[in-house]
Amino acid sequence: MSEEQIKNPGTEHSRSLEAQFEARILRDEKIEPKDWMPEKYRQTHIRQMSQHAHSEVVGMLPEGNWITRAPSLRRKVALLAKVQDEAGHGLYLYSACETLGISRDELYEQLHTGKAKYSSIFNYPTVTWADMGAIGWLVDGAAIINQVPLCNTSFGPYARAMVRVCKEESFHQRQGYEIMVKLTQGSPEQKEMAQDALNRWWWPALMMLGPTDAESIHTEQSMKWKLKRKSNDELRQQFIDQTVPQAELIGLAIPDEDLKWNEKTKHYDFGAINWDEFWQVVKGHGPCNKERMAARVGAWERGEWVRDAAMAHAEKQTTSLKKEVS
Ligand code: FAQ
Repeated sequence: MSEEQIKNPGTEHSRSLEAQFEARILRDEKIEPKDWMPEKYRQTHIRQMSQHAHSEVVGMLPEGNWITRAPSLRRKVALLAKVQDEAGHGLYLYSACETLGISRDELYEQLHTGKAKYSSIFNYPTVTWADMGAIGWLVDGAAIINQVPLCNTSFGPYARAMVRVCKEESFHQRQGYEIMVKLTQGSPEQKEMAQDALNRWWWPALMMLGPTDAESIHTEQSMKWKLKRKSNDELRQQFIDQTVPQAELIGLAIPDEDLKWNEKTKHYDFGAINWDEFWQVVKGHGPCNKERMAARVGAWERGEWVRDAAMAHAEKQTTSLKKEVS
């Protein structure tokens, strides 16, 4: 197949490639990096996977804020491990993205210039220790609900990365919930701290799962390609149904007066989400957007000498290897 045939859609050959591709998707076959794929499929995956990677990396910041102030050695070790896992998730996802022909430098550039998004949730501040509990319980909880269906996504490298990520997220969710359990069993002040964290993180956690299906611009096509296996609203409902009993079990109140079990639908009905707040945060006007970006860009700039030294070392080794071989 010539490059021209691949680039020029509309030819009989490219229509046949497209038909074969669609048939593979229907048969639930995994698409691998070297397989033919429509350009839009490639771009959509770069968009979603890179935003996911950026979210993992920026997501280290709110929790990183508490590593030095964790209340015990045990809590500190668990938090350190969690934050390190998030760096690892970012790295798998950047690598998976690179298989689609975009470089790591380009991906970072998109994040640092604000061209690429990252999850709205990481633009909220972590003001008390209870926020470490709320993030693990709610943010990782929502992330698992979103990511378990992605283990079955159509692009092979993304699906395989998600299997490992989900195993680790499950530990993260448990460590967060356990912090909340302990706080609710503690002094009245500790219980109040847990409730306050739930009050602040509940709505942003619901928003994190993306705009409503009616507002979502990518869901329809992404579902056809089996990139997304469930819609944003389906995932949100699943998250609410799973989380409300967990809150009740430890005596915390979900901050939603309209929340009630619906016997007919067998789901919880819930109150209106403030979508204006969500879009403000996505557009860069959340409480910590500027701080998060400054931290990432600063880390990138301060790390330049490390990257240069690593590259110089690698080049030196390649040169001496070549000499040995010749
Ligand atoms: N924040 O048409 P849709 C984690 C954008 S990882 C910011 O519905 P789509 C682990 C969206 O990009 C958390 N922007 O889009 C952890 C699009 O704009 P674009 C991240 C958002 O892609 C835990 C526009 O709105 N997880 O938490 C958000 O079909 C604890 C229209 O939206 C993933 O990335 C948002 N919340 O559905 C780490 C999972 N929602 O790109 C540390 C993979 C939507 O056209 C600590 N991603 N937008 O400019 C997905 O499943 C999907 O991309 C969705 C959005 C569901 C997030």
